[in-house]
Amino acid sequence: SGKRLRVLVDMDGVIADFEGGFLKKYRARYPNEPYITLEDRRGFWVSSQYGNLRSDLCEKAISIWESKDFFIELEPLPGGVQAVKEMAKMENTDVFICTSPIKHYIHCPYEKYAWIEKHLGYDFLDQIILTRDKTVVTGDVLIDDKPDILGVEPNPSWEHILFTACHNKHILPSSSHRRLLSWADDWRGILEGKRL
Ligand code: BVP
Repeated sequence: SGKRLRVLVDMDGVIADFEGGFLKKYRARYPNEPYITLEDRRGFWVSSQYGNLRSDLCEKAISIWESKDFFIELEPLPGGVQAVKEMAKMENTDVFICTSPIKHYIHCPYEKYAWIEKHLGYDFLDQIILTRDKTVVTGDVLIDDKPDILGVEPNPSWEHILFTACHNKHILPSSSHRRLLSWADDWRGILEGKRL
């Protein structure tokens, strides 16, 4: 068909290594406090799991991603930047980076823009969607590591493709979503399937 395909790609946990960046800076700032290895991560919210480990660790975890330079210094996840660039060059394809900033807004939104410019280039700044509610954004697919993407729209237009991350890899094939195991997995096949 002649219709363009609109692909929404999440940032943290999909193209930027939020979990790895968090753990590295948490251990550096709180070397004498307990921590959760990536192998032992369960549940999307890092702060909840740290709070369950010991109640005061919730705010210590939050202090890490609320700090200046946390988001800009995140490492790209393997293959993510290349995949997004390749996708954006495909015919009849529009790619948007769809990401939720934290509400402590002094550094995060700025650093997300700076990260995209640094890794994807200045022209990609036109493709950024910052929103706390992804259900109101229209698209054909949303590639995101968060298992439950909820908001005011009960029937979002996109198909959520669950991108595998340390915190969601144990979730059983829950009927609801298809998965992308990594950027080495067949994302091209998923896109081609949506064009039919
Ligand atoms: O900006 C990220 C980090 C933040 O939530 C946003 C998730 O965005 P998407 O990946 O859905 O686009 N975040 C916040 C907390 C706790 C806050 Br209290 C957390 O535990 N994990 C997390 O990713």
